[in-house]
Amino acid sequence: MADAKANGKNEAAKLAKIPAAANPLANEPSAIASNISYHVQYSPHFSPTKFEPEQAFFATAESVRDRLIQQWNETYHHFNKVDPKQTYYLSMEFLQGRTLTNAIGSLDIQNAYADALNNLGHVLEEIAEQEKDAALGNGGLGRLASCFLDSMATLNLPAWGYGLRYRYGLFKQKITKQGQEEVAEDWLEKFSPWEVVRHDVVFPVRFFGSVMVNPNGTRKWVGGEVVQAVAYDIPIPGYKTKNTISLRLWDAKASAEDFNLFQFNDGQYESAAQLHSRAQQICAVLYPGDSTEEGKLLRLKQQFFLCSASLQDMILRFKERKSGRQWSEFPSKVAVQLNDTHPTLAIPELMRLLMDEEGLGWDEAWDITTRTVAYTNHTVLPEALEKWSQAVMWKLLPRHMEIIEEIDKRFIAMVRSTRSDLESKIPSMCILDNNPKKPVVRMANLCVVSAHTVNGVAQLHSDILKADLFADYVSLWPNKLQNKTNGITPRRWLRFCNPELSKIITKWLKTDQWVTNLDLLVGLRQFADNTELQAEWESAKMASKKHLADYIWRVTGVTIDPNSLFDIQVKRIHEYKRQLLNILGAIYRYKKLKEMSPQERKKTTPRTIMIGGKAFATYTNAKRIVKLVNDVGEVVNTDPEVNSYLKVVFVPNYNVSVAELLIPGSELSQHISTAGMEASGTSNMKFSLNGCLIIGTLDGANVEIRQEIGEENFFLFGAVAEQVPKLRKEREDGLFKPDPRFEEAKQFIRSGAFGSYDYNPLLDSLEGNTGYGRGDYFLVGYDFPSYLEAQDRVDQAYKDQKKWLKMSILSTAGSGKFSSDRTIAQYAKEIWNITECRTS
Ligand code: F58
Repeated sequence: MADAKANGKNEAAKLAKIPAAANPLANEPSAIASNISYHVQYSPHFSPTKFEPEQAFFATAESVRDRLIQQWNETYHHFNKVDPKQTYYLSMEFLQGRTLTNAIGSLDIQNAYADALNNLGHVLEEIAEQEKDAALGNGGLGRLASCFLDSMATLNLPAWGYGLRYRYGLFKQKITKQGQEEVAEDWLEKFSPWEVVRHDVVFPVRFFGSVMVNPNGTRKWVGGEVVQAVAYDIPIPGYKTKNTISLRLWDAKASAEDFNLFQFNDGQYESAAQLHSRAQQICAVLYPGDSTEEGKLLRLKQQFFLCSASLQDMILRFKERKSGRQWSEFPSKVAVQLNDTHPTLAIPELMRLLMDEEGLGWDEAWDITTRTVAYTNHTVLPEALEKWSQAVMWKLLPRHMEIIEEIDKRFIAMVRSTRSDLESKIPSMCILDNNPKKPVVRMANLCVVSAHTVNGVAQLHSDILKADLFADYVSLWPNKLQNKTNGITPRRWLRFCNPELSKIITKWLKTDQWVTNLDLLVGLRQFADNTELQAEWESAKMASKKHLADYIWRVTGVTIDPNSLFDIQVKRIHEYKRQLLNILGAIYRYKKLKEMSPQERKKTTPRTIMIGGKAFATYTNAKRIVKLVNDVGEVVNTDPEVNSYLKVVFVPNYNVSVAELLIPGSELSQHISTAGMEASGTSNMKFSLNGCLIIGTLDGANVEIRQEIGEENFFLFGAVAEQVPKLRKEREDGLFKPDPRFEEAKQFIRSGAFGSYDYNPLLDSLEGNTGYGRGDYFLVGYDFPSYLEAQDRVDQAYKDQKKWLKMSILSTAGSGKFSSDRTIAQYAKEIWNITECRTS
């Protein structure tokens, strides 16, 4: 502590020697240092005497932001002048993570910033670690949106991201004796240096109220409460290009008129500021609990708030860019992409704005809306397909419900008049489910009926959508359904998070062009057997493993051996993702190790199993899995007989920046969902890109990864998607015979080997053949033997390090397809019909 203080003083002394001078476009380290010093002095956020890493981070970020703003404004003006068709990506989640390293890397000023900070007594990597993650998302869907923004900017596409500025993003996960505990994460506690509030971009958003019918028959939504949506923009730089696009996040506020001064002065403080506090609730948290009626209403409010503000903004831009435009031009200027069903209300809201505010008739408004909107589906799980109570919708959005009813009515009439053969399918295809017990609006149906294009996120997933979930619509509109296999940005997920490996790749490919043309990685194949490359590859991996081991020690106090096989599964905790299969496998391994003699143990492959991820606060079984992994770790890691052969670590608070540490240090990663249930997965792509081998099922994008990197480089196991319904049926009929190894693992938990916590409710989900939450719906028992066998193949392969390194190199070499640049180029061409608009 004393040292840190002394260092702080040292740095302040160094800072004092650097002249403070504004120089937003500085390239040279000394000029950059002066610009940082300028921000310390003239954009102060702290007392003037301090220049510790935290102060240095904010000043550095502001200095980088200067440069971004220059490019950002130029891009904005350029788009304004050229007036191209633009894409608006609407998403309730953006999982941005940290920005500093990414921005400096994209601007290609890494070395100059590193030197500038050295002059100021700091180290760039340490300064970057000061930044809090922007965790405005909870999983793959949110991270995908952020990767897409990076690719849109890098490809110079005229595009915007639209989301919400949640005060508290995804919770911070604390692990206690009780298991997971959720703590609010205040990413805005100090402030975010990256956001710019646009005080001139404010739109009113209404809730509740009623529909007024004008004498001429037109309708208008009136009354209720109105809150203001204020734009906060975050710059998204492309990699080594001037283009810098925007992520526009809406915040909610009430106006001064809504503050009742009379009531306040009368001591009625709460009621005086009622609308202010209601406005604050809208963007308070991501996914507020929805078990109560109030919670449901709040979530629906959030969704509508995003849709209404974003559409008003797009319409204003459309009108402002050129006066006297025809509305029929709208779809040739605007493409709206719905990231899952959460922004579905954009459909009736666009209809309402066009009809009630702009005076268009139904047919014209419908034509424009359907030519503008496209929808991406991210799940086939029935419980994840959104259905909103009609009663709640009528209360909050009465005009939108009228519009939805009309869309539904016209859809049914169209089917009846053109496709009488589909009559029997109408009840499942239509939008409103009028079941008197629980009338709901089926959001996915509304999307499919209204969007010009619907896409799945991996080939298998899109095939399932076509054959199953949306099969009847395919017969009606054979060309509406497309596949767009997900991707990840190679900048964040290789170039910046794994600089050692990146350097090696550049050296062997003799170019760094792979960063924007990932297909070039295939050029590594020819060197896969080269011992020199293998040695370099091995040492980069070892350096990352050591780095990771340090981190694990810091956050958990567990020591792990960098010479053991690093085996990682990180993702949201969900029964279909089968972390339970992983931990049961670990338990079985532990039991067998215990039964071995010391000589036998020496012949095994030492492993460190790391599992990380957050469980949704109300998902009890997921929380029990977190607890089980922690309890198993506690026993295994402190057992001197086996703990040099096996460690089990729960990595707390998994998020984007933790992923950036884990992935480079991984050797094996687990993507083991029940076949047919994981729409795509994207961490599988990140691991594979970083030379990590996969043990996995034939699910989601695993199928395509295996095709690309070669079957022999993938540890495959488990039932395939087509088998799953039959296997479930057989189980129901009492025909399933569990493997004795599976019974042994479960029995070991029940015996109390991992403590006295009652695991029966969790284990019971694997027992029985029928009943809610029973009968092993996710086929853990069925897949267990083939999983163990695949793990044996992993252990064997790891013993031959030369072979393993070759497989690792081939994994990276085969990952070119999974760049989000490829995905976004396909969306641009095949769905949005937009082209490059490069700022020169
Ligand atoms: C994920 N969905 C899919 N949803 O599970 C994954 O397979 C896919 O790779 C990814 O989308 C990107 O396409 C996902 O992350 C959510 O987080 C839901 C948000 C709303 C509440 C329920 C979970």
